[in-house]
Amino acid sequence: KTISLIGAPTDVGASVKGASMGPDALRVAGLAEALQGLNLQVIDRGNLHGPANPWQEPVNGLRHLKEAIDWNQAVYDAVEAAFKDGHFPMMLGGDHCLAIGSISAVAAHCRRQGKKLRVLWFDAHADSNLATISPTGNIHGMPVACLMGHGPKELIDYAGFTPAIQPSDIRQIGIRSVDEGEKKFIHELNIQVYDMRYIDEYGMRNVMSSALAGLDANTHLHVSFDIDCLDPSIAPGVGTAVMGGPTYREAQLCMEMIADTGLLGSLDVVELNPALDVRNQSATLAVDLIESLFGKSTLVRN
Ligand code: DIR
Ligand code: MN
Ligand code: MN
Ligand code: MN
Repeated sequence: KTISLIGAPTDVGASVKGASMGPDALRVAGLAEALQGLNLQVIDRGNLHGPANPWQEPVNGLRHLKEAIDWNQAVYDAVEAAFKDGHFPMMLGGDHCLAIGSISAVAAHCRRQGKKLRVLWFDAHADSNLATISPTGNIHGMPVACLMGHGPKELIDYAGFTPAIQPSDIRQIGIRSVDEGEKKFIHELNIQVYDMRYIDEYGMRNVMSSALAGLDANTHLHVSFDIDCLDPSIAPGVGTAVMGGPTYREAQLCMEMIADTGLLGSLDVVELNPALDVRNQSATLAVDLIESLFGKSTLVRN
């Protein structure tokens, strides 16, 4: 397997500065070397280019729409190119608005290959806002809605079909911050959300068994990993930290159970903000978890 690392250094979808430095923080933490250590081939494509962050107020409920459109197009094109080379695309954000381009390209790949899609969305937030209900106008709070066809036309049509994904394709894990309008919206769409209360009550093993249920050899599994999913005590390097996330052990179990499926086909690592981190500890943790995601295990397992 060959992994294409695609850096997307922007924070146009956020209002806290610094997620633009995520790709380099992951490189400094040894991401490529860690993957090579697992006998994977790695091609670091370097960083994509896109518009600077103009740091403007939202217009009609959307901050930096034009810049978000351009960055997502660049991500879409790079992820699509990786698939066409037969590689595993790993998109290094950048803020989570970039999952619109990334997952749109994954959806197009699945359509070409006749594959089913399952998206696991690890996040403290539901990322299902609309311009009309968002309290911030930040597009990193909207990618799930956009991928389901609810959003500005340029952001919902990268794949050439809309919606890119169905509510039944996605499972959200670790959620603990949902805005009022968003709460109604995800309920109406009937998105399967394993929020922190659910994890507390059923345990992470049951959550992951349920989130991974129904997969088969013809399923493409995509993980969209917002680093703010993790408890801020272990991952302080994020722009919008929320108390009460999964522990280190719970996060490891998630990664290990995903690796066991053998179906992982693409990954986003987003919202890492090294400016708010302590000695790159959150990037180092992310690399450690990604090793587990790619099958690093303590013992021989079969
Ligand atoms: C909040 C925060 N729900 C918003 N969202 C995110 O601005 O829409 N923070 N995604 O990471
Ligand atoms: Mn997110
Ligand atoms: Mn988040
Ligand atoms: Mn595939």
